[in-house]
Amino acid sequence: MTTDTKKAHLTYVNGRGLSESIRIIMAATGIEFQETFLQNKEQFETLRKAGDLLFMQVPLLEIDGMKLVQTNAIIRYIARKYDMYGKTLEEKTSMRCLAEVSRSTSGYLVGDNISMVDLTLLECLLNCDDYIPGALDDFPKLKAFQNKVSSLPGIKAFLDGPQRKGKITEEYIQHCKTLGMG
Ligand SMILES: N[C@@H](CCC(=O)N[C@@H](CS)C(=O)NCC(=O)O)C(=O)O
Repeated sequence: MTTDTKKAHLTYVNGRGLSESIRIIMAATGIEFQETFLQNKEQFETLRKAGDLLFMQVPLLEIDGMKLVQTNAIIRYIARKYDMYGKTLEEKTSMRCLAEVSRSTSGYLVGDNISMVDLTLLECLLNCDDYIPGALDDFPKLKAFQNKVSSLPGIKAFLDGPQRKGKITEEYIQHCKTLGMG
């Protein structure tokens, strides 16, 4: 197994969907990644038949010599490897249940450092902003959180760069349907 986490390959559709949180955590941890976008059902079937998709679904992330599926498992793997899964046992536990979220005073959800839950919340907030402009106006703490995390160097570069996917369009939805995605 190679340990070159710094290069990864993501297979998904050319849209945010489930993969955007994976892209964001890769941006935050400095993992460079290339992407294959599924173009048609035949390509999806070929991938399935190759045995790479444990549950016949994408996203698929090839990293460290592994072919990982299941969005949350992928995010957890990267978070554990890059120390974004909580420093102490308590933080690790909070990461799972988020019971301690509101107690953090650092500006991050758990503990004093950025962690994977900050990144998955960021993606939710960015979507809120994109799809319902002004939705966060009455939530200054969420807004401040969004600004803080999205300004971090790796994340800002990703959000401003070519790998950031646009909002879902009707065309994208139709494309997913032709791939047989629900
Ligand atoms: N629990 C999975 C769900 C993956 C999933 O539903 N992927 C969709 C695309 S967004 C898919 O591959 N659908 C095809 C199918 O289920 O046959 C995850 O979190 O990765």
